Amino acid sequence: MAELQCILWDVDGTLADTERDGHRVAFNMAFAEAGHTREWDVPTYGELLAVTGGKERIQFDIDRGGMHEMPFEEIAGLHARKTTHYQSLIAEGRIPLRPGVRRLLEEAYAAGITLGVSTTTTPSALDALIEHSLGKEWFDRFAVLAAGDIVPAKKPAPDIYTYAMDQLGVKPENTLALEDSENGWKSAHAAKLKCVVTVNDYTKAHDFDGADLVVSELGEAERDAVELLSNPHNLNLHHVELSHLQAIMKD
Ligand code: XBP
Ligand code: MG
Repeated sequence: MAELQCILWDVDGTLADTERDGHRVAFNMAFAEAGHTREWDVPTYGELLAVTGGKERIQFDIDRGGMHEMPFEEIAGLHARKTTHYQSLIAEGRIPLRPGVRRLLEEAYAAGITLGVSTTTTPSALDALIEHSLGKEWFDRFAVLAAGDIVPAKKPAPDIYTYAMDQLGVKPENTLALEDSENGWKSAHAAKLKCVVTVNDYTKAHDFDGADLVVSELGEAERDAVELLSNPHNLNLHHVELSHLQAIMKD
């Protein structure tokens, strides 16, 4: 039984559905610009999401024969261009936050819960999403932005969660993770965190066995009730509120 002091948020797929219409599109723009014929369609990108990190994802596609061999410097260059395209797509405002994200963030912030981000995405891509989809005030409201290559091993390794907790001086037993994918859940679990999962089209068939709550979205009072995919703490909810996260920690 522990008190909820800190919530660490995943970014892609959790704060916003950035993968299909954001990251994927930006990768394809960078490939076309560099003269590569490779285009990642929606199902192919779903397969590639098995690997976290954009540079690692390109390398994975090379290793499985989807793209021709290239040195790491070329992969890094492609990925840098991809990040620029991604920032432009986000600046166009085309990727909204998922339902309930702003509400729960505001509720937790008002309650004095420490808020942070733990993501495998590139810091400048995260910055673009905060600036254009969340609002600049969140640069100060998040107590830590743990992102990308700041740790050598990306999710499903626990490192990015451990790094964020070290920075904040919080303990795993007082921290809860919000995730959307199996790699994210595994990372949070390996860091000994309780974890609430909001699935999306790319992750709804993933294995979240052991997660503390799996729902279709965080939801809103004025929307239909969220779909409860796994509810081991027997919470009675229409949408996910701070009180539910606190109940999970105390259970
Ligand atoms: C999801 C990822 C990232 C993005 C691409 O991160 O795996 O790699 O798909 O981002 P998370 P980069 O769910 O942890 O937020 O190209 O910037 O790596
Ligand atoms: Mg994610």
